[in-house]
Amino acid sequence: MRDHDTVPYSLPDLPDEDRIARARALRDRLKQRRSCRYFSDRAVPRAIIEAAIEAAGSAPNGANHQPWHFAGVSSPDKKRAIREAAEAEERNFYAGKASGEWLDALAPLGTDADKPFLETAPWLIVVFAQRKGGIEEDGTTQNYYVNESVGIACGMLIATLHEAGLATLTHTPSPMGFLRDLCGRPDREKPLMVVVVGHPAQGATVPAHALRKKPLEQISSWL
Ligand code: IYR
Repeated sequence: MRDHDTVPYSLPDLPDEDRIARARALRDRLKQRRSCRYFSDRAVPRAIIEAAIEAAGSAPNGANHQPWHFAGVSSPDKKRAIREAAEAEERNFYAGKASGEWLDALAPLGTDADKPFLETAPWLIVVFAQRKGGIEEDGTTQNYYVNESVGIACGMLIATLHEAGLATLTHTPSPMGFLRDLCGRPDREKPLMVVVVGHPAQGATVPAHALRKKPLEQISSWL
């Protein structure tokens, strides 16, 4: 082994039956998560958002450079500005930029260019990927596996928010360079997605279409 600093690592010694039960229990809770497009304006404590961002910040990532930034947006003015800019992009998308095949694929979800949830939900977490910067965020050190790292972090962010009993929606307006300007982030950061967070609106529904999940046999192989 190369000479580098280490600290001890171990995990609790559970019986395998407990491990199976715990894996299935978390699976069942995660399967309850749905992408929600109807949010109430009920407030959500910032402490939950902070904990979820810290969970995301613990994700495995390239060379421990942690190439991410999470902008927590709750200011009504900022949310309105994000909504207006996102809806302008979405109107182009739905009015012709998107292929017919893409629009057909979206039809069962019932999405359109109106994004009221960007203003109604109490929190938007705008996720940025840092192409450069290293752990010191010096702006020049090369980062590695940036999309993979930030993707995993987003999964952990969403899982934590779900575990806290909150509804989430990943929103990806395209193009989304405007998010960099509105959140005051530098050019070297690339906006990846907006995670909308809050409580579902009274009477909220989700598309039945998305209940159809590929079964284990289809998504796995065993060698
Ligand atoms: N960004 C658009 C379109 C959209 C695209 C996909 I792929 C989705 O799964 C959902 C929406 C929008 O937010 O409406």
